[in-house]
Amino acid sequence: MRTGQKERRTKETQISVKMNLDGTGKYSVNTGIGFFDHMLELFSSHSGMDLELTVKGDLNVDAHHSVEDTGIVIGKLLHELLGDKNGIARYATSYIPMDETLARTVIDVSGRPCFVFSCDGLKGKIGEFDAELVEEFFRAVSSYGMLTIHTEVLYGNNLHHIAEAVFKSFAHALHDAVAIVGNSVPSSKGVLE
Ligand SMILES: [Mn+2]
Repeated sequence: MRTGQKERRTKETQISVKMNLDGTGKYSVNTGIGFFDHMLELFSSHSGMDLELTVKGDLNVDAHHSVEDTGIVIGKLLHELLGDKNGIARYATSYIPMDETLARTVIDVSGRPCFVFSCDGLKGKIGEFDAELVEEFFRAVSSYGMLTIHTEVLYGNNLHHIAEAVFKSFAHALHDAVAIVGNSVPSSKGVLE
């Protein structure tokens, strides 16, 4: 079972996360940031990965540390749970529309962090949430999950829709990329690290 947990405590954030990569999309998420909870719940539901997450962060400063550090902890746990990556699909692509918005995420579970984010629109506020934090979250997931992630928003207007399409396309691509489809490491080198 690809399931496990991780904790991280700094002077800025205290984070506890449990994930099951082969779950059914059950979640319990409390970051103290309503919009971020909404995005992480979508992620769990659409990836089929169970997610239990508690974040206590310095929201008196702003949401930046809480969002970035959550990405770090989820990334680290993903990296651990994927282990030697034996049998995974490795590559996956997902296009997700959300009303007028279309987002695409392409993932390579490469063992190397690389994050390309092409989206001009995510600036300003979504309710109280700073829209630029979407990019910060996925950069951290890529860096600490050792994942190559290319995300592009092809078009869209509404910031809530854009963020939601990005999270959903990531969720579907990650689900497909980590799916067990064989019984060897999917690399001509024989290792993915
Ligand atoms: Mn929504």
